[in-house]
This record gives sequence, C-alpha cells and structure tokens, in this order.
Amino acid sequence: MKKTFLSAVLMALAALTANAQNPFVQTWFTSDPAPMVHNGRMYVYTGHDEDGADFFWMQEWRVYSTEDMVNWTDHGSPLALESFSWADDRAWASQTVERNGKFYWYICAHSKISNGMAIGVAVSDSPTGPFKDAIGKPLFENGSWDHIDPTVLIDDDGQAWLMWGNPQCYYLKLNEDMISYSGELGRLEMTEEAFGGPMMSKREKGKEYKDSYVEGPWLTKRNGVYQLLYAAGGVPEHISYSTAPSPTGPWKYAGQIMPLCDTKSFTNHCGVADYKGHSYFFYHSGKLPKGGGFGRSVCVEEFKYNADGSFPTIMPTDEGVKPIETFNPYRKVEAETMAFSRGVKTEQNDEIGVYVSEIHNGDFIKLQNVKFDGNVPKQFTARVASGLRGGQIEVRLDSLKGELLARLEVPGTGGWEKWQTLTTDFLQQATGTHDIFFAFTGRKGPKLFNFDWWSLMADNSPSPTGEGSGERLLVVEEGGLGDYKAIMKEEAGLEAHTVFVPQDLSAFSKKNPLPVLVWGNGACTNSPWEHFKFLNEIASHGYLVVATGFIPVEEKPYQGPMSTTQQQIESIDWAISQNADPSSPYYEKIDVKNICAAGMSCGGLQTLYNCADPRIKTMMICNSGLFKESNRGQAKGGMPMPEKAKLKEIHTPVIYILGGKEDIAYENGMDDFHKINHVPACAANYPVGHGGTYRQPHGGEFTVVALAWLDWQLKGDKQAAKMFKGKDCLLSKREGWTIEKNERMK
Ligand code: FUB
Repeated sequence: MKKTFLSAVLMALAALTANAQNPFVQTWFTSDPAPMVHNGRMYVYTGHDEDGADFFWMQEWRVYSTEDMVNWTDHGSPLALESFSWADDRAWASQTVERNGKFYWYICAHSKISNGMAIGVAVSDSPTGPFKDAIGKPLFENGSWDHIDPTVLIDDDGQAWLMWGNPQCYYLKLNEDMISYSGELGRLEMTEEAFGGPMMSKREKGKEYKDSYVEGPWLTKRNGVYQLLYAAGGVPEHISYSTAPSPTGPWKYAGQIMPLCDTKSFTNHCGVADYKGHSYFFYHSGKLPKGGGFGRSVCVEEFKYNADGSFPTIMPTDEGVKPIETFNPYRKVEAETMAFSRGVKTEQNDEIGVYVSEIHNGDFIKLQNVKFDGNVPKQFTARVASGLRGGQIEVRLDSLKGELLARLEVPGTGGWEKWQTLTTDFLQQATGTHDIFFAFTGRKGPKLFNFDWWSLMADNSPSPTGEGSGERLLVVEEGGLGDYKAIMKEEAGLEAHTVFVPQDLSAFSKKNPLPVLVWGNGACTNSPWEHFKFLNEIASHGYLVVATGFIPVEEKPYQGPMSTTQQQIESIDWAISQNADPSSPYYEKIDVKNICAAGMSCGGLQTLYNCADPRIKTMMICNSGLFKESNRGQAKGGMPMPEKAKLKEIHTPVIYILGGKEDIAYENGMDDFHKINHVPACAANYPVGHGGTYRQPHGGEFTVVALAWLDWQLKGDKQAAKMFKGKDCLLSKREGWTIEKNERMK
C-alpha cells in the first residue's frame, strides 16, 4: 500500500517536472494573484500562505515577473504587515497599479485601530519596491470585517475606482493622487440580476439561485463595457463575472468563467491581463505538494475573449501556458528566475536582494525555452555561497538526467552569505532551443549552498553591433590576485565597453571609493581582447576599469571595426554618471576625482588625443608615442594622429611604459617623453618589444609597474611612490627595467 502511494507521488512529481507550469511558483505558497503589465514585463503581485498553516495567517505580499510567461523571477517581499504601523494580522488579497511613474499597491489587512479588516495603500517608484505605507493609516476602515480584497481600475477618463468587499461589494472614487478619495462609500446592489443571486445571508431557503458574489473582485473594462470578475458561489468557490455600463452599475450577471473544479483549494481569486498579444487568466489552486486550502499557489491559463468581449469558460490545467519568447542565457540571470523548481526556497537580504536557498542534494531548477542558437555556450559562471561543504551544480539539457553540459564544483566559502563567483567550462556543445536544468548534487542531508546568479558565456566574437550587450560577464584568472576578486562584464546602457571591477562592491563607499582607469586598446581594436588579464588584475586591486570595446569572450583577435577616441570620453562620462545615480550599484562608490586615462599603442594615441580632458588626474601611455614628422608614414589608417604640439595640453603626471628598443613605439614614446617638461613625466622600459606583457598571467611585469603608478597617483600610496621617486627608486633596481624621469619628477 505504502509503495503504491509512494510511486503515485513520484509519478505525479515526474509529471509535474516534465510538463507542468502550474502552479508557476514552487518555492513558496502564493495566493490571490494580481497581474500588472509595465514596460514590457508581466508582474504578478501575490499573497504568501505560510508553510503548514491552518488558516490564512498571512504576513507579507510578494512580487514575481516574467517576459516570456514561463520563466518567472522572484522579486521577494517588498511589502509586509510591518510596512503598515496600523496592521497586525492577515496580509490578504491586493492589487497594484501604476500612475504617473508611481506604483500604488492596495492591500487589506487586519487593523489594530478598528479591530476589523481595513484597506491600505503603499507606494513605490518601482514595480518591485521598496514600497512604503503611502499615508501612515488605513485608506478605509470602519471596524467591519467586510473590507477585504481591493481591486483598482484607472478609467479612460482618468477616474480611478477602488472596489472591494466580502460579502458586500463596496466602491470609492480615488482622487488623482491615488491615496485619498472623494465622496461617500458606495455599495453595489447585490441582487439576483446583478450577481445571479443575493448574498448568502439573504438567500431564500429552498430557492435555487444561479450564482452569488462572495469576494475577490477584479474590475476591468473591455470594448467600453465594465466587467467585474469575482469568487462566487460560497465555499468552495468558482469564478464568475458580471457586466455593467458604469462601475456603479447596474450590474448584470454574465456567467461562470472558471467553474468549480478540484483545485484542492476552497477559495479562488482571479486577475486578468493582456500581454504581448495574448490574454491571461490568473487564479490560485492548492495543488503544490503539501498545499491545500491554506497553502495555495498562483496559476495562469491563456484564453481568447469571445468576439463580443465576453469570457470563455477557462479550466484549470497543470500544463499552464506556453512560452511566448525564448530565454537568453548569455547575460547575468538571477538564480531565482525559474520555470520550475523542486526543493529550493528563496531568501532576500539588503545587500544582494533575492537568492535561492535551501538547496539540497536532488533539488533542481528548470529554465524553459532557452535559446543557444547563434552562440555556442563555452563557460558557465555562478555566484554561490556555502557555510558548510558546498556541492555541485550540474547543467543538464532537457531533463534532470539529460546530457551533462557543465558541472560546477561549489566549495565551502566560509559562510552562507560569503559569495564567490565561480566559472567552469562547458563539457558539451549545445545548440537550438532547449529547457535546461540546474541539478544540485552533494552530500545527502545537509544544505549545500546558496545561489545568487548565473551566466553563460558564448564561444563567439563579441558583436560589433552591440547585439547581446547588457549583461555578459566572465571571471578572468579566478578574479585576479588582488584583495578584491574582480569580474569582467558588460554594463547595460554602456554599449561597446568592457568593465572590470571587484565582484563585491560592498567594501566600497563614499569614504573608500574606487579610483578609475579608462583604457584604449592596441591597434584601436574595439575589444580589450589582448589586455583583459592586465586590466582584470588592476581591478582586483580595487579599481574600476572601463575599457573601450566589446567584452572579449576569448583571447583571439577581434575582427570588427576600430574603436574611436570618443569611447574613452564615454567611459569617463559613464563612471561619473554611475557615481551620481542613486539607482546604480556604483552609487557613491566611484572616486570620480581620481581618473587615469591610459592605452596601449593606438590606444595610447587615443589617450594622448584626449589628454586635455580636465577630469583626468594622470596618464599611462603604453607601447606608444605620437608619430614624428619623419615617421608619420608608418601609421596605419584610422589611428588618431595629433601633432607633437598636443603634448603641451597634457596637464597631469604621465608615465610612458615601453617595451625597450625592440618596441616599434620606442622611438616615438621616448621622443614624447623628452619633449614633456611642463608636467612630471617618466619613461619606464622593459625589454619585451611592442607586445608588452599584458597577455602573460595576470598581465606580467607591466601590471606591476602600472599598479604602482596608479596606487601612487590615484590612491596617494607612499609605498607605491617609492617605485618611481628618488635616485634609487625601486624600478631602477627591478630586474630588466630602466627608468628615466624629467626634472619635474626627480
Ligand atoms: O487570501 C486570503 C483570502 O482568501 C483572500 O482575501 C480571499 O480573496 C481569499 O482568496
């Protein structure tokens, strides 16, 4: 008997993992879904049923969003009972609406002021919060327990209507500020004609009614007709609707939408939204394992309105909806983005937001409709933390036991919130569009690790058009040797640039900001493919490096068009704007007064071209120098070619780092150096020729000298200054190096 039951459960689970999309959140019990479409994304605001609850002891509200209707991102809980000083219990149904760039979240909760249920409103500048109580008191309460389940509609004429109630449906006209109202509390006429039957308490004994309104109203408008959807019929509930020419009525019963079915929940609660040409019906069921009447979970079905705008019958399914777009894995993806999961939970903190937790051996996360096409995935990167012994993330194709694409070993990192970014190579090629599974393995029993985000890197050249630009990233040489493990990444909104920066920005602040290095590449290539080890190493010592050009996915020549001198200026502009932007992760963490402009070969010419920019504090001209009249003919097309007079515009200390007499730029670089006598200047030579040491592990000797220069010039490090200052400076004694200094530097 036991065996039969167990195999039935396992079969049910297998069916769920193979095709199921409903319930579409598996990490927590979620209820009372309220969809909202904003800026091309579908958001769903939900309640949160407590695990193992015996009533609706609900403490918080949650937010989820998607752009393809199957892979949902958990935005955590930006609103809870604690957000309302007057509320002490029952964080029940809610709805959010946007007006004039602000997001208003109407909720109901038990009020300790009136000892009844009350309607409240929270506000935020973002759909995912943080939200705060907009008025510091309930928007409406009068001690009655009727006041639950607010729904809101902004009408075509701008009038916002708020409706709610069980068993009486109430309404108020909101003012334009959305946080106050005008006029008296309205009551819909709860008649048989309006709702198929009067409210339960007013029913005549023995008389049969078609239906009746209970709770959970959802007010919407289609083809000029108002539609009110609601939980109907008493317990257990189904979903019905009524229509009217005005929100105040007269309402006319229009029939059932989702009839009574075995959803394992005696309540139902709906919301509808159109998105990317499709119509969706959201509701809840008790069908998650261990779920039920007090452990509900949000579900979604696609439907088509009838030609006259009326609703068809919509049946609950386990399959749910089909993806309407493919999923791009070549970007930073929050681990809490998933089409399905087993075993895992999500948590959140102020520093990194939401992450996946409670990962045990055998648990998994599934992503649906992932598009590999056009790129061949080469590396898998993940940010993880483990206070115990870690485990593994297996990336598998199409199923839990599918082809193994990559396997990341996660070590103990010294704490559940001590994050490390780790990378592993792909073991197999993957093409086409597939589901992928992150199968978690490790010792049986204990928690393995927490999981913050992941990314795939592709085996292709960066796109010269910027296609794909936005969130690709790569860990280079395990993050570098410095105190701050670095990462190489694209930044959304900064096209054709590559950023190298410490992975964990929490160490940096207004008091301890990151100085900046802006970099131009050899041959004016539009990718730092030759210099990424050198630049990454510098970043690992506590610098923000913004390099011209597309992120190099591997160390092979970039083939696209050349970069421009302007890209260095864009790098400086971007760093300054990020530091000033409260919504940026770099906000007040960048030392915008300490910026070094630097570049190699043609990138050095770009730097010299830009030398007059007053925001530059120092310069490094590497394997480069302005062409002389006598050798201008050697320059390649497209190189910036300032006259030597340009050198007069340099207003900062400058170092030339050259590759000795074998360096084709030696003559020009040394000539520049000898001409500069108005600012401190030096020329350091290491006999490796024009290529420098950038491609050696961690950038080799050139990194040592560049870092000392940066530490001295931008961080005021006296120890670093000894590399250059004085007759017996350390560089003069360092093996292989020679240094010459002008009068201003001696
Ligand atoms: O979630 C608590 C209550 O259950 C809601 O307010 C009702 O609509 C019902 O779904």
